Amino acid sequence: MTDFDLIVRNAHVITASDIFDCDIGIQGGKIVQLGQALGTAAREIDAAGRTVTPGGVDAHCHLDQPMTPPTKTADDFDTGTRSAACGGTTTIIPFAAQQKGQSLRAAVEDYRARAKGKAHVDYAFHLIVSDPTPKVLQEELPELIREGFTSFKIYMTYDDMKLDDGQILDVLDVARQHGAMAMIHAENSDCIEWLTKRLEASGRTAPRFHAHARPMLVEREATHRAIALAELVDVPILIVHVSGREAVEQIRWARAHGLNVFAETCPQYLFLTAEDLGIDDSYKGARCICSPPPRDKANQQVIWDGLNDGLFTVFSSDHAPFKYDGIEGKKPNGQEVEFRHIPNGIPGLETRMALLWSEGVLAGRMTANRFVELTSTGPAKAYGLHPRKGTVAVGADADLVIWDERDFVLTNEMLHHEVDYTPYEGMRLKAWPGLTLSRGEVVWDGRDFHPQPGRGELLARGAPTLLPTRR
Ligand code: DUC
Ligand code: ZN
Ligand code: ZN
Repeated sequence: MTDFDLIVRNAHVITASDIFDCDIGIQGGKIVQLGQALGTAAREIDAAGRTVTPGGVDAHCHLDQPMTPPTKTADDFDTGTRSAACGGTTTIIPFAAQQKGQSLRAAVEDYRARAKGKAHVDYAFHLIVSDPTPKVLQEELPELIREGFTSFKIYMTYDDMKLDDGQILDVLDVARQHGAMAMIHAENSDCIEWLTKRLEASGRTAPRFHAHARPMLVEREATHRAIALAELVDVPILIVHVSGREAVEQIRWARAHGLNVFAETCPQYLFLTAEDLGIDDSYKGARCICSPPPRDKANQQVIWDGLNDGLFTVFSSDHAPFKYDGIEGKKPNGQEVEFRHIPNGIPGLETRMALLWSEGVLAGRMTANRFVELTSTGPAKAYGLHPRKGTVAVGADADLVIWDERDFVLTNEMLHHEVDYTPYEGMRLKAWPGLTLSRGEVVWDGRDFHPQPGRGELLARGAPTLLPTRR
């Protein structure tokens, strides 16, 4: 008889608040003991000299999300969670998206079926509410929140998803009454359409003009409006994929006025600029089209500052996997099309953790504690998964990353998603996960992925725990 299923020995553990050296005793997929010189185990892993962090929680990614043909996400729950595991992410939260006219319940059941038997790591679903009918507001959404779908996304742009201000107020009111987290995609739809038409009228349709159609002011205006709507209802919100200074200023203003406005940003706003969409009319820039678009170097620094000073709670990938070549991706029906028809989004599930560890922590821009808070603990708290996920503690799931420090050049060939490019091709990185454990099982050993489709569980979630709750 051994004391544990697994001991990770000599771990240099980083959590959001602490740094300590210990052995980690794992039994039944949980961390059951942290201590020095723990007893015996069926299996041991020696982490001597290496850092151990909680597995990543990627709280914003799009996998097998229904799209208008020919567009299709390249990754499903099999390839998406494979890619997550190999990049040190052990929990993902993609979106069960309601189509207009569809019941929200049907959207969840459809998405449950898409995930079934495929995931290699644990997952949960946010909802996307695109049709807030009386039935959705009064029955479906409250029931789904009670069942553990405790967050949903509201779009202020895209014709097939967007809500008007009155609808947003109605949906925020449900979040308030039932204790859910409302995530907001903040861009002014009418401004984007107006600018897009003017660009098209003057023949400016190359990928780089996507950024011209979505300047920071369209994000600033919508961010401010979302904040005002949330203030009116008196409910916390989380603004997703914040790209730069103007939205950041609105969020700082809200915080200074005592409003509970949380924020998420993504690697593309640290490592890409609008120039990656093209400095001429080449179509290659389609690879980096995402919304909001990447800005400039000065705005990258604004995002770094917000990551460090607590403005941001969540660092997600916003993995929206569309192939560059292939009729279902960036070239719909195989054609080089006007920017308005290019699917919005870029891949990043697998690279999120290593980019921030390497360019943030190892480059001296961010503490290791803050890294853990942004990539794991913060998202787990924002979306009701903490303390089961997001930390290294007794009672938590044994979701761990052991880091390997080594210099290398990132290439898409290394990656395990189904997308045919990475926007970060050729970047020099200083580290990569050398081992990923999901509930005590090795899913990535630094060289090989260990597939077990279906072992990933759909997680029921509690209420967000970022704010004190009245009992
Ligand atoms: N919004 C997202 O959240 N992801 C991809 C594209 C978008 O506009
Ligand atoms: Zn969005
Ligand atoms: Zn997204």
